[in-house]
Amino acid sequence: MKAQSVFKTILSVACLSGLTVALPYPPGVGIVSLPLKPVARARSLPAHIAHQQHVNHAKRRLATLTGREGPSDDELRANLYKRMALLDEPQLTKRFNRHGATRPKPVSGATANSFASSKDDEDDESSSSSSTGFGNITPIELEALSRGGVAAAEEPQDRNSLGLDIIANDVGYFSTIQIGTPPRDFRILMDSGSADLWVGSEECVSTNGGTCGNHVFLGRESSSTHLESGRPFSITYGTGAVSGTVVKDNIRFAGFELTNHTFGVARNETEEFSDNSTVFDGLMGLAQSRLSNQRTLTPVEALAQTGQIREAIISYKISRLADEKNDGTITFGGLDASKFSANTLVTVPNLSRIGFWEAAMDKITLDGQELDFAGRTAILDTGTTLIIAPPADARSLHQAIPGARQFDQDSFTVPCNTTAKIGLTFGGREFTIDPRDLVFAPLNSASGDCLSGISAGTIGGDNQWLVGDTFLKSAYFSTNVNKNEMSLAALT
Ligand SMILES: *[C@@H]1O[C@H](CO)[C@@H](O)[C@H](O)[C@H]1NC(C)=O
Ligand SMILES: *[C@@H]1O[C@H](CO)[C@@H](O)[C@H](O)[C@H]1NC(C)=O
Ligand SMILES: *[C@@H]1O[C@H](CO)[C@@H](O)[C@H](O)[C@H]1NC(C)=O
Ligand SMILES: *[C@@H]1O[C@H](CO)[C@@H](O)[C@H](O)[C@H]1NC(C)=O
Ligand SMILES: CC(=O)N[C@H]1CO[C@H](CO)[C@@H](O)[C@@H]1O
Repeated sequence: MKAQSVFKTILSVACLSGLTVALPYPPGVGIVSLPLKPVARARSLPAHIAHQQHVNHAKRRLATLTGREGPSDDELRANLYKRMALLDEPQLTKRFNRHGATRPKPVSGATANSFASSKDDEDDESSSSSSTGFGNITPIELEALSRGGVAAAEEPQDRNSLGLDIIANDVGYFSTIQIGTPPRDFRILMDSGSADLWVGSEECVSTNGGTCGNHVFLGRESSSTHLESGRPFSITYGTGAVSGTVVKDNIRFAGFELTNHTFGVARNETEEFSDNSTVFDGLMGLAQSRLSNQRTLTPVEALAQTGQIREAIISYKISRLADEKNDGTITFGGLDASKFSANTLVTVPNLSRIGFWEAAMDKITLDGQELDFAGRTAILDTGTTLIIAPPADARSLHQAIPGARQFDQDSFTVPCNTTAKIGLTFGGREFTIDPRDLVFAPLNSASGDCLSGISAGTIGGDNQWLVGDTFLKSAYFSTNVNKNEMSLAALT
């Protein structure tokens, strides 16, 4: 069992695909939910390196979605090396381990997971709420940061929902769905920022020359309903890529079934996906299908088209590892009323011209004071860990945060114990980023500095922000393809 996931992997997954082809926009109809589960990272990748990887893939994503050229591989690698050389605490992760950060408690109803299989988890007695010396960062988060792994979500109450398991310290979220005949379980990263579903083929090979690892694969040998079309597809994400062919097979999730659904099997995967440490078997893109490289409906659109749900709605409760609730959920065909306060729900039109979920940001505040940012938009993306703001915006925002500093061209530090509350207003309602989420990873225990969850990205439009899980953990988020709009509400 692949209990652990790697930051690197997750990062790459979260990344972005080369979108491109504007397709006819399919009418959809319907409702469903699935549990979302968090996963934790496995390798002892130093926090700042992981952070740079998040920044890199987010930049690529931003470039793709704004239709500009992203940074080259060399530039991205240079950023990573620079970050490694700069870091003042290369032994950070080791130190965390020595201090015996706790592992998350197994969650009832959880099946596969991860922390249980960590090799050296001798001492897990310490309390998860005890201080780590890194302000807002809890021992559980440190553990997840240094080792990765999966925190399994509890079973959702709503029958149209799936749990979202958490990867590492909130770096990504996946659900388990069934594919083929007989149906088998696949772990699938849920991504509102791309529009293709794929899993590895039985013939999958890695671009590193090896196999595609210990994942679950799909093909004629394992599924009697498998149909190959021979039509190729390829998708380049921020730090990884897959290519393969378009197939049809049956998929089941959250009580729904799609017979002969069209999606992809990957015959070639880069290491970010093929590696054994990558905890998921494939990815489900849930942006609008006009972004689809496979030129086909997303599962939620297909559910609507087959009349199983009335409208192609998908709703996310993104959970936070530090809360230890593991109540992440993805709901198909509607919203899960138990997850948000109905009187706080606001609905805004989608502003993207290419199929992402992009909303106008009316206002940005710090501790209640409005900052001078007018006319900004946010692409809301569950598959991006951080927030990436245009450089000038990222700079002036951090200048306003007490104790924050520029770390390098793209990154900023904030005090690990910051109480700064950043509010983003959509549809006339303000949603506040939890200060714990403004703190992404520890950097320097002596100075008490942590890496900020908001970074600079130089490749987007001047007013365009890419807003990932750093924000989405603090709001209920729902998208509707048929109405071309999205909703946000305060969490209960
Ligand atoms: C990956 O997992 C597969 C299947 O369990 C195993 O055969 C292989 O040795 C593993 N690869 C590495 C590098 O551990
Ligand atoms: C997989 O990669 C190989 C070598 O790079 C290439 O020749 C082949 O066409 C690729 N297959 C697919 C389905 O993209
Ligand atoms: C699925 O495809 C197979 C093979 O083309 C066909 O026999 C079957 O009727 C299809 N099922 C549905 C529900 O369309
Ligand atoms: C944060 O920590 C610093 C140094 O440890 C301390 O001086 C400061 O008062 C703390 N701030 C808050 C808001 O707790
Ligand atoms: C209001 C608005 O601009 N809506 C856009 C949302 O996205 C679609 C593409 O998926 C555009 O065609 C719409 O114009």
